[in-house]
Amino acid sequence: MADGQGRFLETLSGRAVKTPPIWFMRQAGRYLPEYRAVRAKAGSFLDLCYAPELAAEVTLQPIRRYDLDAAILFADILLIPQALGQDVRFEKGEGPRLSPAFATAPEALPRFLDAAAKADLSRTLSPVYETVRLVRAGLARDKALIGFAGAPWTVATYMLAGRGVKDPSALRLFAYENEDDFARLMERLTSATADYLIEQGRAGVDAVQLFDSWASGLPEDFFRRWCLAPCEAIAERVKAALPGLPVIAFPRGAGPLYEAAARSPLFDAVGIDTGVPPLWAAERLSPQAVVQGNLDPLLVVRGGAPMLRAADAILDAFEGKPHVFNLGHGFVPQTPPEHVAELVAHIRERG
Ligand code: 1CP
Repeated sequence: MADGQGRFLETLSGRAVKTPPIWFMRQAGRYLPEYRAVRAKAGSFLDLCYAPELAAEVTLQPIRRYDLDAAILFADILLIPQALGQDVRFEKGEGPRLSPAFATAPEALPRFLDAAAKADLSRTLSPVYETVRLVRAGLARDKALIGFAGAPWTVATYMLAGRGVKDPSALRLFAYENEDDFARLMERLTSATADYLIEQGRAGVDAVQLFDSWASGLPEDFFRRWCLAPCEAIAERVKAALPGLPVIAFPRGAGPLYEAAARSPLFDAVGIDTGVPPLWAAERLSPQAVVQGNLDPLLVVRGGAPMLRAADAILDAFEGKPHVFNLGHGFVPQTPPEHVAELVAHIRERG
């Protein structure tokens, strides 16, 4: 290890290290048998998120198995809507369900926002801060702990639709047609998310990532106003409260608008999705920002030479530049854990 702070934080500070730091989105989760064992004990998925001992255990599982450079807090982006007073459930075998779904019940939104203005977030979220303390105490000093939250636009898509949607265009129309209420919702999400990440930082996370998983296909003005600006406002508040805490932006699917995110002085790194050509990112984004990404998670299901070739192409593209190795999106449940081990060994052997 380069020094006491570890490769991950050294890279986020803008220095290229010989062997890039490695972590993976959804590195804890259903593809790991040890996760499924804990999950079976926990009851519902949300029960697991709010059980500090168990959540800390699953956060640490991938670090033990692969000796990764960073752990990511086990929690979910939908804890914020729940803390603001929306009903959030995960039905078995289905995705999340939130109610009321404001896109189909717009009349319920103003009243919800009145109540959400007064919501005491820590009443719901304090177990998450306890998880952070437990994980930090159980991690070696040269391993980082990443805190996270959903970006306001992505969280809003779930709050409006009441579930995950593949095509959020109806929600964009909602934003255009209900501009005042939508703006109020986004302001509340921005302030709640900043508070949440600051508390994670005080509890001991070493960096935070904002997941804007539904930032793709948006018009430039919409992207700047409702993806970039709220994330910058959050980063600004986080850095004012906790100077030096690195912030990673992950506007998945932003395409050429990644350049706007990379140019922001408020983000220490940008996470690129599977669709971004690594050479383009190295040339256009690396001069302004540390880049994180972006192996296709499906190649880790495939494993073997095609996976390692694609990893090599990414490593070659970022040679000599500060780069955090990651996927372009999270592991899928059918990922064989042995393939992950093979990938990590390959990257470390190259270094
Ligand atoms: O055990 C289970 O069955 C639940 C599966 C699961 C897991 C493991 C969900 C449900 N959430 C999580 C944990 C989680 N979620 C983490 C921490 C663990 C890690 O990364 O190792 C993180 C960072 C998230 C973030 C998250 N949740 C995002 C952003 C990242 C992304 O994947 O784009 C989103 C969109 C969610 C919502 C969510 N949580 C879970 C589901 C099934 C969904 C909906 C996804 C969708 O709409 O497609």
